[in-house]
Amino acid sequence: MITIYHLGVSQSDRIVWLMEELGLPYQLEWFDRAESGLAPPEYKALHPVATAPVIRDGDLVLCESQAIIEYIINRYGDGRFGVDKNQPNYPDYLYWMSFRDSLSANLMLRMFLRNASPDDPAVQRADGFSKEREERMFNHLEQRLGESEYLAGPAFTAADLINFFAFTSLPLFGGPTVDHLPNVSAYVKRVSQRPAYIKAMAIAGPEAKRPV
Ligand SMILES: N[C@@H](CCC(=O)N[C@@H](CS)C(=O)NCC(=O)O)C(=O)O
Repeated sequence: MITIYHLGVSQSDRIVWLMEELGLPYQLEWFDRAESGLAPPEYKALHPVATAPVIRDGDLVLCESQAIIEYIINRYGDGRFGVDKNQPNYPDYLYWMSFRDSLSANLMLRMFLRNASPDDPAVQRADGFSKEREERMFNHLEQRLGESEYLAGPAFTAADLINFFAFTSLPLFGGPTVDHLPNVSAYVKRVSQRPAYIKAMAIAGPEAKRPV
């Protein structure tokens, strides 16, 4: 059975969500963040980099959301929530899976810049750079979700699952909200109503508590 090493209030909640969507069994081990906000020493001992999520499947310890998602979908999920390479929207799937990297890296930068000195020219430059990129990315999302129900096409896929944290949880850390974007807001509302999402967030979402 797959073990999900969950770090409190982190992107590892998406793997719980994936397992709930697929109806697969898993066990959860919960770790709280250290004072620094980073993973605690026990989590870092799991893997050389150990950013959450980390999973274990037998002798395999795997890190990085995209690798974990593709591994679980293809090895245990019959490819569900992926898009087959022969489908017309396969490139869309690849694109939106990768889009998450740029989106979350940029949002992370913006969150940290918020606490930096606005008088520092290096901060001003980085702020302008990341703000412009954020606008481009959110406008692109707004346009995409105006023409397509889900990111990779008409059906919910792992591309939605991997990007969703940026819309729901990063705002809790001071990241931007999507309230000004009607298509993105409607999409967030729609996806948030999925039973597997509701269940996963109750278990491991930002407001969930470590099981006693
Ligand atoms: N590229 C990684 C990024 C994961 C990541 O940055 N996770 C954060 C939590 S949201 C983390 O582990 N922070 C604690 C640390 O870096 O020690 C992925 O997609 O899985």
